[in-house]
Amino acid sequence: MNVNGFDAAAGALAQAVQAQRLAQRLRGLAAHGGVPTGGVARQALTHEELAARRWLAQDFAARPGYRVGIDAAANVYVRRCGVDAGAAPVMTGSHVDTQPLGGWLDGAFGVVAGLEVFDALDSLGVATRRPLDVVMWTNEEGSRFAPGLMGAVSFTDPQRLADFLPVADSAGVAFETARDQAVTDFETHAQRLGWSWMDRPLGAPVHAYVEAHIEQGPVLEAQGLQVGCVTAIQGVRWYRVSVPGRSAHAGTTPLANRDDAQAKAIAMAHAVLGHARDCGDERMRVTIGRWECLPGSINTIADHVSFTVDARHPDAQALDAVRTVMDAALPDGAHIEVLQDKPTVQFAPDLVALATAGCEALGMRHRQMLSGAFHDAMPMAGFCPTAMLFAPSIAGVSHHPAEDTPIEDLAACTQVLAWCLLKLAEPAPAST
Ligand code: HGY
Ligand code: MN
Ligand code: MN
Repeated sequence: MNVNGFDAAAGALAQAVQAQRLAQRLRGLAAHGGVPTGGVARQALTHEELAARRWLAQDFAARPGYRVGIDAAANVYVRRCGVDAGAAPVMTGSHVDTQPLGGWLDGAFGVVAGLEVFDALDSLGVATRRPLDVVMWTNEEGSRFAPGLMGAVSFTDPQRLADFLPVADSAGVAFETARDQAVTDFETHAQRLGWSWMDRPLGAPVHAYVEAHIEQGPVLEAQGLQVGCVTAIQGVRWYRVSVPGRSAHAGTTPLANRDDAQAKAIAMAHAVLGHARDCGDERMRVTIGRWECLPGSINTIADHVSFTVDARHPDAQALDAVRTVMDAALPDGAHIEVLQDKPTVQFAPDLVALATAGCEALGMRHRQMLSGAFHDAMPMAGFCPTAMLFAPSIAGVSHHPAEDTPIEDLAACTQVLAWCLLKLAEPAPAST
């Protein structure tokens, strides 16, 4: 198709994106795990998430020219078949698992935006040469099972799945058990409803991956922009620090006789947070998000404290400096477990250029930018040409019930996603 022909087709496709249909599907998804006081509780592979996956797939699974599937990491796929069935697919999507109490758009927007592109293509009867897949990645957040990105990492590096299977959640449920339940649930549901099935092995070839996501930060809104073209995702390291002590009576034990795990852990936490505050680098992000103290009695000195550290920065040396501070502040007998260590990832310049061209072709106010959050696109970037598109976040809020974005901005980002996906999947001649 010549350039003018493509521009016309892509422009028509962008116009076929419907903000209200997008909003309606997003609101329907938010009802799965929706909390009456606000926010969404839909952690990885819980009953709420499995129902959400089935609900999203059902609109397309019975349509002619569509297939559904689930892989060994319980990643769910909805495929819009291409004219060239043997061609490597273009993929889009994100995750539908949330933080313990998260927002309605983190991850959800990228999956629903991909499905909205399917609806827009169907409304125009546009065929593509390559298949188009919308994927719902498993356990992006890592809040139920650490580390995050288990689904996308297993897809891009299949042997890593074996490392994830024994990981247990706080109730002692192994990821393998939850994965098995998720696969059985989706397969059984698909068979009962007669959905058209496809097998999707881990590591299968992908032509390109483009993910739409909310920014989860303040930049785009502050600059009055509609779309972010992501150039890189900053490095992230997760640690669990375990500090031992000796339990004793709070009233009778003199300070000099105490081995107080809480006091020792607090001193270390102060050293780590103090480094982030005093290092003079506003890009340094250190978060202590989880803190467990045993026996947890008001009048017994703690004999065990464990806490997590989430450190983020574009430069590995800055993250090394955080680890140096942790090592120096580590109390005797305490130890540090590495839960996740992902270096900064750069996206393919030609894919970033494609995303930028899509914004320019559609007249979107846009900029190139770094991602402060990690995403499923992080492992994908080392597997195939990958890009991300951001929609603004109101007040930069995310991982919170107040997470929100104006629908018109979500629709604008979805239009650019449609443009990019059509370019990559190649419009097929109408006669085919
Ligand atoms: O933590 C993150 O960066 C992602 O939102 N899960
Ligand atoms: Mn996310
Ligand atoms: Mn998140």
